[in-house]
Amino acid sequence: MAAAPGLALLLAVLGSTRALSPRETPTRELKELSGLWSFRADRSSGRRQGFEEKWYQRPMRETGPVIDMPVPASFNDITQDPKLRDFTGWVWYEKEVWVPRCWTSSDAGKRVVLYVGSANYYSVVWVNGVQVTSHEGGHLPFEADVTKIMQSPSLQYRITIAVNNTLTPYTLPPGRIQYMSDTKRYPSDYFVQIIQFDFFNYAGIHRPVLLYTTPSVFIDDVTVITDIQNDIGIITYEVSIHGSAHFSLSLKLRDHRGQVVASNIDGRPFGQLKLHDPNLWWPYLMHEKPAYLYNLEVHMKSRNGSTSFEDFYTLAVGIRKVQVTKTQFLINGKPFYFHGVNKHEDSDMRGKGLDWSVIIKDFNLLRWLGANSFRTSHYPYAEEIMDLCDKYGIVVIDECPGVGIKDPESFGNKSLTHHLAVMKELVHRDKNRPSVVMWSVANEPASGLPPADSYFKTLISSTKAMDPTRPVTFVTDTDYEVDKAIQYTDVICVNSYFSWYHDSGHLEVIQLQLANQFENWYKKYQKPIIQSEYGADAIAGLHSDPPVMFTEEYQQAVMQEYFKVFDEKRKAYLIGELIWNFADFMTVQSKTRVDGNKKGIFTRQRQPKMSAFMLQNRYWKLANETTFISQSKPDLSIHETVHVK
Ligand code: BDP
Repeated sequence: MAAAPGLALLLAVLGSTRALSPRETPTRELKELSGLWSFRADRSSGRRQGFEEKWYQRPMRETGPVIDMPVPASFNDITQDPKLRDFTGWVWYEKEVWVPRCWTSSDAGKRVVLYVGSANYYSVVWVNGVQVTSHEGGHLPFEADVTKIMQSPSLQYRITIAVNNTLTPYTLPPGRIQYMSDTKRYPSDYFVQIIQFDFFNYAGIHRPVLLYTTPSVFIDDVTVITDIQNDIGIITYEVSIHGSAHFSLSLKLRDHRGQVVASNIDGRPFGQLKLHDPNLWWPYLMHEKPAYLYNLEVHMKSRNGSTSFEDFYTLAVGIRKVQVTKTQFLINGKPFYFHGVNKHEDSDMRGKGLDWSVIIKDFNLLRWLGANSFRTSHYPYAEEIMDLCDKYGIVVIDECPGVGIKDPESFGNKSLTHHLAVMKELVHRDKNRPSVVMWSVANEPASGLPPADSYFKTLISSTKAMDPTRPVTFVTDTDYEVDKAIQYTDVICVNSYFSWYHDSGHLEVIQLQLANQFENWYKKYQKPIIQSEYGADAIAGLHSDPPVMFTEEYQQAVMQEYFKVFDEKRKAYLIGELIWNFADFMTVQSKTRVDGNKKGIFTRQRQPKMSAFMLQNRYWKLANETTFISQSKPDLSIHETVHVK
């Protein structure tokens, strides 16, 4: 049996990017390297001193002063040094670790992998002074096979990671370094990092660093696509094995009680598992039992002469189907309305560093709010967060770091090639997640510029080729008459800030302008629309009646005006509303930002503003209108779908 066409395509295009999340299983061990690392910023004028003096060759304490730096965390807000807060260039991290002998002996039959959850933005990694990998781009994981190096007689290893946060017109997000040559106004060698996005450019090692093992012959990747046909859940899978062409495979699907409900023991790396009357994966608040996950166990055995290898990997699988019509977004055949938020990975002191307390608090707030979805504005979020979206049924629009693409220079081949590589990494990381229902390739690019047409045509069609099962979008704030790229998307995502950035203070224009915005886009393209951002800054505790800008009352009033139009248009083609923003967040210092962006309905410390209670009231009402009770069977025979198979 051949792999399903969609799956074959997905695998062919994704090629050999990093695949499975590191996980402990009976055949895999894992060692967390979170905690304190030694740290030094390279403050030399060209930022090259670390490379010139080869700081990776000896313990860093021998080449100069080091400080303790927590990992994961952004380095910016950890010290009292303003220059480190705004530092641009190379910073160096180092950790000495012990590795168990049973991992590294040459006859262990194991492979040892060094994994970095994410580092912003460009990283070079050495083990005991030997470069093992480099990676371009933040917000996504990368790893290196370090088996050979770890087979040296020493059991203690020095891991050095140099990270550079410089942004250029060809990085994602793009940026520019501006040198100030007027020595009357600036010190010599003075430069600033220019960015065109509205969040603080936090940097450092943001997600956990791990060492993990697999057998030398191992399960390299698992891809699943789910479908539902006439009450039968179909899981089409493909497994790739690395290290040997001779292996046998068995797969078992267990329900939440651990019962095997489907299996395949024919040994082949692709096939289908079928289930009668499956428990479907439903979004939070859409069903009385949302987010049902099965557990797929993949078991591989291989023999090489007298040596045998065994690997075991498990994957959470949610059976669900996504479709888009001219006016609706369907999950399992039922209309889904996104009542959700836009977020940031952002919190006091940690910056963009992963923190379990913040993560769980945020999910508790989302559920309190009655939010069923979020967009990962404006970059991929941690795998740990995505796992919880699968588990809690929070639907995700998965966005890549294509934010602030404004200059014509950033629409050339060099940028496009990198953008495609980033989408490939993102799709590969999140392809099996039921919570991810749509890819967003960018936020507010200059999509009215002539080169935007072919840039987005290629980017969107390539993303669809990587994953034919999910719709693709990008988020626009360009006028409908000049936008050149929305024609290639499946869903129109539009941001607008009526009575804030335009007609500031004039609440009375919102309804007219918003209704026109929707009608214009819909008439031109006949695609469903999501209001992907709207909102207003509010300083918590600032009040006024009648409402004036920056007060909690004004934020509420803006939202209320938007709601009136949302309620009218959701009867037609509006399929979602995502408030900007879930919480206040840090930005670059500027005349328009008072200690960051204050459009959160929660403060940065996650306390509710008045708007949070108002939104909670609305979202629970919306949820009651859109809940699908399981007694009636979902209608999966939709004929009007425009693209998603
Ligand atoms: C939108 C951007 C978002 C900003 C927001 C704002 O997509 O990143 O933070 O405006 O200005 O245009 O608050």
